[in-house]
Amino acid sequence: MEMKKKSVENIAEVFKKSKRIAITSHLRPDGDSICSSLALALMAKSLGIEAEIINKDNTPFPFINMPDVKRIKIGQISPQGFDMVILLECANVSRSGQKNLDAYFKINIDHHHSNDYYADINWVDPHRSAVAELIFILGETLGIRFTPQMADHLYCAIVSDTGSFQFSNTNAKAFEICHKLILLGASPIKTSEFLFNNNSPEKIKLLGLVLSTLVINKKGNIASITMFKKFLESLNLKEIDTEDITTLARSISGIEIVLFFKEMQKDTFRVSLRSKGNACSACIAERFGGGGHMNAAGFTAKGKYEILKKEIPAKIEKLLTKPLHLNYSKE
Ligand SMILES: [Mn+2]
Repeated sequence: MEMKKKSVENIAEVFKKSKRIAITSHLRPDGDSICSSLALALMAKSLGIEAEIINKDNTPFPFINMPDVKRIKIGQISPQGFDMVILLECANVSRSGQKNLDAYFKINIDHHHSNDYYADINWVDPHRSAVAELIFILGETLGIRFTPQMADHLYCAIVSDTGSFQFSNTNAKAFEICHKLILLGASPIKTSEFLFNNNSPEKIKLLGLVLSTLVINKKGNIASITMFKKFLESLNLKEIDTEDITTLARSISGIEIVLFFKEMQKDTFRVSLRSKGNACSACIAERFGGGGHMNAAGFTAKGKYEILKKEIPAKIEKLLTKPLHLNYSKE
């Protein structure tokens, strides 16, 4: 605890001395990293520090529709010009996709177990639900006067990363910080509308098509759903986030694991696994040449769909009866 407190104080000290900082986060950024970056940039600005957010990958839906998303630049941080670079939720530099950071003073802020402690100052606290909690604590340490906009961003990040306070990372500290953020002007209803009631009609139609493929094994613990390319084509959709479709299938009582078959090309499927409790997605995905985390993993399967959709769940049903090693971090 002593160490962690020191990290945030060290960060606050260097932060205050900076004139121009760069903020970046991981490849395929998510709600936590995007909203935390925006809040941190606003916090810097309130102290008269110029802050640029530069990510390698594009901002995903729905965050791309946030009014101040134009603050986020896509590309590489130039090798000179900043007093320091803050990396959010990056286990190492390569996770950021940034190539020019070697000479920079780096600050590493993360809330995941696996982190390489690669920066000049590292602040990693896996007991926090979202990196947004750490950004809020940094703000308190810096004596920031939080605006409703900053509070909204941090609240949105926590709701996003806890799946609306439903995932295993939801804890009392997360609620404590959300309580403070709401007092500072964050709007829970605005965030819920933005995160969860913001779907296009095509997305909901796609959900219907994919859920109509639902098959459950006799035992009732494995659900399979499939997204064929023709579904996307018929709705004129390209890339779309389908995590919530999996969540619906996983909500069926008794289901331990969901297999989401996505047709990539003829006879090639990307199979995403999402599991509950002790069913280890990564252990199973590894048997099929893939990998991932305890409750989220994936692999690629080649062959005729009619055969795959029978063989794969049957193999997994057998695997689930064996005790699989559980040394995977829950993320
Ligand atoms: Mn996060």
